[in-house]
Amino acid sequence: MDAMSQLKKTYDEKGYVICDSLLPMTVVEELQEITNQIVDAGAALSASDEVYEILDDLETKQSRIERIKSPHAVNPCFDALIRRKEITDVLRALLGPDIRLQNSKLNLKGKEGSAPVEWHQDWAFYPHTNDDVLAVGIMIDDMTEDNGTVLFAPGTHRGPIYDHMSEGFFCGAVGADVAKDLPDISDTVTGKAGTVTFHHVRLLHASKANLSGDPRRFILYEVMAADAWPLAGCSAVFESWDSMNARMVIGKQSDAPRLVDVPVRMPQPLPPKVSSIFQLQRDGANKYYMEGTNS
Ligand SMILES: O=C(O)CCC(=O)C(=O)O
Repeated sequence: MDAMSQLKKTYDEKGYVICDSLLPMTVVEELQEITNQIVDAGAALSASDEVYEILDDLETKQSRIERIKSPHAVNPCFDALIRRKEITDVLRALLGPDIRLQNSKLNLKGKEGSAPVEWHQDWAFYPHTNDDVLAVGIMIDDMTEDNGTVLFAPGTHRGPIYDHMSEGFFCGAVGADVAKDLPDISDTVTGKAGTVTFHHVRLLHASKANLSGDPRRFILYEVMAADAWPLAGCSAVFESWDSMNARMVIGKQSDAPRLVDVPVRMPQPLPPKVSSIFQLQRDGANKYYMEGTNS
């Protein structure tokens, strides 16, 4: 079996694959430099805007930049990154020849602190007409066991879609009754900067707080087969047909959504204040890691 077929087999079985040091160090250094510049430019902000998600630390109450929103739209290097051959070769093997980007996010687990991300399935946020949808995660820094490692629960991409509701609103996290069994079956993701992860949209995953004093910056791209269309409707996700076309990564756009019988829940109703997964999880009641007793 060739390397790409083996990758696809592992992805189908586990719901994720990790390609160690897939990107050259020169690219990683450029990404680190651009990220530093964007973070420096937003350092004086105390409230979120179109580019920066600013949150108060749960313990120190100091505000910090938790996320750069849509980095592919902030700097062309991030748009070019998802189109690099090292990545599209893997995407083609996992999703086929026609692939579209929906959005991207650069999560910053800074040395000055960070929130954990509770167990969730990305599919609960953005269900599509079929589940040939995944997230590409690129490590801008080494990811270690104590700087905010990601946890993947292998095989859960074939299971149910769990309720991500609390107190009547979508909160972006499964309940503690589901979360409590996941650490024991989960894999801890570590790797050198330049390592790239590919995880299925239905895979249960989480990430720990950064306790290391070192930064952990991780960029995630939401990508899908071009015939997977958002159930929330295109206008909820894309500004226009042109912008939907501009987000093609490889191959051709599709105007014929492929419908597959997959379990779906809609992320509704939304709470009054919605900015991101961090805010949703923080405001909701489904806290497993954030509550502080589990680590
Ligand atoms: O940055 C991380 O630690 C993971 C975040 C995540 O799972 C998400 O944003 O969906």
